[in-house]
Amino acid sequence: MPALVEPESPPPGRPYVSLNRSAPSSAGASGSGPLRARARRARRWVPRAAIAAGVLLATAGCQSNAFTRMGMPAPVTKQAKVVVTLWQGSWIAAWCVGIVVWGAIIAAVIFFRKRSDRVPEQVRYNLPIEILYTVVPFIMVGVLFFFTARDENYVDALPPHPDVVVTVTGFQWGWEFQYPQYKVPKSEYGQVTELGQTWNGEVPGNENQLPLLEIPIGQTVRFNLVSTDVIHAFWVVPFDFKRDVIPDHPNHFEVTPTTAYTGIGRCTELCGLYHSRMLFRVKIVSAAQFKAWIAAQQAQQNSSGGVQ
Ligand SMILES: [Cu+2]
Repeated sequence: MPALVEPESPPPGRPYVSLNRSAPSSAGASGSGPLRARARRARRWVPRAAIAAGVLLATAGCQSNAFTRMGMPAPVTKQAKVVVTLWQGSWIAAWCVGIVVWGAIIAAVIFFRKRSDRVPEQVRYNLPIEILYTVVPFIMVGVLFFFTARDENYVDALPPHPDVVVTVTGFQWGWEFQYPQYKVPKSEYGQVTELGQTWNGEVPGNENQLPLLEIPIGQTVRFNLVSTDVIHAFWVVPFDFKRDVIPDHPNHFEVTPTTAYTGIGRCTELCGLYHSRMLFRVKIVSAAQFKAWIAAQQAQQNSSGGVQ
């Protein structure tokens, strides 16, 4: 059990030495009045500043812009909103810790800087402080773990009976999107199938010929991911989420789109020479527009035998 208080007399062989020749070391306790006052002021203001900064950050998080999202793309699904909120919460926690640590460092530099050669008050073996800085990180990790696990379970949830199912097939170097709920009896695939071209690497290039993924707002959309060759990864950027597309290991996830969106999706796993050209078009549209589009695809693919 370590001693909690400074021993009255120096331990043998380790005498305390005052380097201040003008003032004896015994005057230290009474001479530290102004120092203590400053320390008290620091103890009062550092937590207040930390709380003010935390409140500022937390309330700024109510508005959604590139700064408050801390670099995350504007979410277009319910799940993406949860991911962004977790990201913002983690940043707020990190800022609060940072403000306390920086505040303590700056307070130490300002209020406890060297003013004389007097050896400062020794406060080692302070058991409460040692317990505090052991327990507090455990609590912080526990809180971060709790919210991460909770949100991960939500994002990974696969509720039964999704409104729309999309089979995503990744291959070197392109994508195929199939809608097994929407039949095309006269085509070789038997279902609505979207194929396209690999991006030709030019700007502007053949963006209009990339495979098209279209999904409706406000409906649950299940993605079943399969690969025919190597590991790819499926990434619609404002889903704020990626999932690997692995041969012989079907992967799944589900989203509920909330916002109309048109953009380019990507492969995000280096899968070979033309990995960077493995792009696809993404359209999030209203449920009525989706229905009309699917009907048009069925009619067109029925008459063409599935050739696009
Ligand atoms: Cu790929």
